[in-house]
Amino acid sequence: MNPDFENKIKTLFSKQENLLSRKNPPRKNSNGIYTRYEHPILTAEHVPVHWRYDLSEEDNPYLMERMGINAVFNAGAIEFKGKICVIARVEGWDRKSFFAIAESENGIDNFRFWDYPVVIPETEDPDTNTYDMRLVKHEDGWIYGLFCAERKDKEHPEDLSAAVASCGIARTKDLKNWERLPDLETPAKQQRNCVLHPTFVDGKYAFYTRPLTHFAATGTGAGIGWGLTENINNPVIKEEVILDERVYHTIKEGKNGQGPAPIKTEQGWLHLAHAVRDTAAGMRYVLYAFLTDLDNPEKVIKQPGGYFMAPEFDERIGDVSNVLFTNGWVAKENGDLFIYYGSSDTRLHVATTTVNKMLDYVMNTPKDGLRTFACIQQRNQLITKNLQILEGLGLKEAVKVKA
Ligand code: M1P
Repeated sequence: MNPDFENKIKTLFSKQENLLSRKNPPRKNSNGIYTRYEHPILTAEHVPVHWRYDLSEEDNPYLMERMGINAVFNAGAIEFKGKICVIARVEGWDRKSFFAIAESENGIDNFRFWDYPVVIPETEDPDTNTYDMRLVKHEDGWIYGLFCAERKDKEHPEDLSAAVASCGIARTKDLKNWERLPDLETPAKQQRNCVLHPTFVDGKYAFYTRPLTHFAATGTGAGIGWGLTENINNPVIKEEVILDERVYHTIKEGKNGQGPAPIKTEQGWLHLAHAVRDTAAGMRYVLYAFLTDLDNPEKVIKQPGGYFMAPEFDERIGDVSNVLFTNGWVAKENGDLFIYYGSSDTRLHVATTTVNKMLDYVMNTPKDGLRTFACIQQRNQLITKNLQILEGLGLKEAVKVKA
């Protein structure tokens, strides 16, 4: 091999090694609920060089990046063999997404992709695009991956943007060999953001769904749904109920969707979800949290008002700007919680907290007042309470406006 060509290859790898071995310090401005980190944990630049470049001097004498990666974002997550594994949505320059697993010792930095991307078998009706996998360790012993399986809408052949989203289902024991099951059948034509509940409910498999009548538009569905099926090998939900509905003039006015599978706690099932509203600048995606009843996971018992996390700084800009989206989190045995979230359909981040802090957040944060008048009363109660505390600390004068 020509030494120049060899050096170019070595430079590509050493630059990437610097990126992969970089530490990811916490940001200092924690809000008491969670901690963000300085760097995204995965970007297009983290994808192995040999997945993108043809390294043959004969076939690719200019060392062109012929098969580049556009973005790495929205990832399912799981603790597996002592490591934290994320199964990311990796999108090529050709716009097709695929799944790839990256692992890290601490869940915060040094994520490295496994040798090959994941191959999910197709059904008889091949999907055009697959993305946003939720990983669930089910009590039946399998690890399930539920994802969006997108196909051209055959009812509208003339419209090249018309698509149908379905819930694809695959399962594995080792995250390497995947068995594809039939797509979930539900009364709704469009399904995205479907998630398998980790335990049986009344002896059945339970799903969080998101029935919509349109592929992507806001305002075409009622909210996060819930349905049961007896047979995972032929998964059919006959009846869907709405578990968390869209509400006028809230963060979830346009649409919402379950994030990762909920976490079981003594107080109830802890949920993370995304909420969408329309703005003059397009859709805005934020994250929110809620708690459902332990015995009736479809019954919401606590829901703080407003968002839990919204895009900030660099997170706000990307292929689809003003978006935070989550489909993965990991609760460690010691209660530490790692939340994986994509920003603006471009990169993947982590935020850390604990299950106990999340429970405190969902149980003790006021719910949405739904009207300005009610919200200002909530805030005034807080101010009055705090002024008494500040008085006790001898600080009341310090916050007073000097007229
Ligand atoms: O582009 C923003 C998000 O849009 C979709 O989410 P939803 O179905 O709620 O609109 C998904 O394609 C998601 O991957 C993407 O981040």
